[in-house]
Amino acid sequence: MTSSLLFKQLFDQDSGTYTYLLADAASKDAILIDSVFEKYVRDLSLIQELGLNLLACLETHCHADHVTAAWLFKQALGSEILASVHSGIEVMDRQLVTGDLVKFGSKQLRVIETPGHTDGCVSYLLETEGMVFTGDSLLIRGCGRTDFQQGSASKLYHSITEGLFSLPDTCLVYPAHDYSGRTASSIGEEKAFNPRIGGQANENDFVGYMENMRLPHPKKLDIAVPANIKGGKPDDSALPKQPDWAPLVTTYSGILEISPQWVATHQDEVHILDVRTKIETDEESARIADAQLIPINELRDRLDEIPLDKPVVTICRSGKRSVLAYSILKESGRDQVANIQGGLLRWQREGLPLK
Ligand SMILES: N[C@@H](CCC(=O)N[C@@H](CS)C(=O)NCC(=O)O)C(=O)O
Ligand SMILES: [Fe+2]
Repeated sequence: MTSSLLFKQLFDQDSGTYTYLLADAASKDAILIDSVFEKYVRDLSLIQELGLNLLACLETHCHADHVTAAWLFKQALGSEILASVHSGIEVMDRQLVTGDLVKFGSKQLRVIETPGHTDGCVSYLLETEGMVFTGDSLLIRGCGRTDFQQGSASKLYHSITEGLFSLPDTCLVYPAHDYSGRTASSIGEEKAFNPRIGGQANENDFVGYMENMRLPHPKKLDIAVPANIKGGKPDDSALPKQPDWAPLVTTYSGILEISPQWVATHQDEVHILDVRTKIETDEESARIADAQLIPINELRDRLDEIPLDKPVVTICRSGKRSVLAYSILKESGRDQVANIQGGLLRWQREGLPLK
């Protein structure tokens, strides 16, 4: 039986970049296409929450508009960096050419070189699912510019018409960018409606369009290309700084969490805030010694009762209202705050001490 595909289309608003997380649901082996440096923590938390094993970061090309997170993932998870042999990227673990296969679990991507936007552009075809990741070669009702980074409108014309347009019309197109919120297209749609290369366009029509666009250069052009040649390795070779007052985990929902076990063994280093209602804390016997009780509905009005000398860890019955408490405290300007994973239910399940 074939295993299903886990597929996430992630977006970076600042550069209009799509990052794609693909995993084989059975083996949990995953790959990440076109990661973004500033989104490293978000994507790492998703990979960790889903329990995936990241095998590789794939680049569709050496980007000019944003910096990749491939080096960061390699440091954190040991994943490889894969890109075209012609990409100019200097830190690759595998240099790809047309026909190469990138396997993850029972799935595989086939490499199709699609030069034109840059010399080192590739598309990745997931044949069994009918999906192609086209980078900046083919965009939704557009295509990558060809006015810098060895760009060639003529090469791009042949890459698209002979390479991508020979895929089935039903094959879904997932580009590296969209600047209007569109998420996917198909080969058939782009063949018919792409305003630069669809319909009856010939090479002259396409080249004439591309050579007269006069687009402003990407804002990050000067920093992105040199950084991407190094896989996005920062000058100080350091991973982005994370709060380190405890072994915290950043969740994909963007909050910091701490394990109940750690809190139980470091109770004198933190201030525990229990935000259950008075009825719950009166009726239920489960209470952590020294926990301050402020019901969630009173929290905004009683913030000044919470001492400032220690980090605050929030708790409730199941660890949900305490997430809201976490957000309220962060909004009020508190810096060191974390939610206790799983709330009192998990605290009790793990046999941790109660009053
Ligand atoms: N405004 C964007 C630049 C957008 C841009 O130039 N994107 C490139 C991809 S690296 C492109 O090929 N765009 C094609 C187009 O906009 O038609 C930025 O500053 O980052
Ligand atoms: Fe690009």
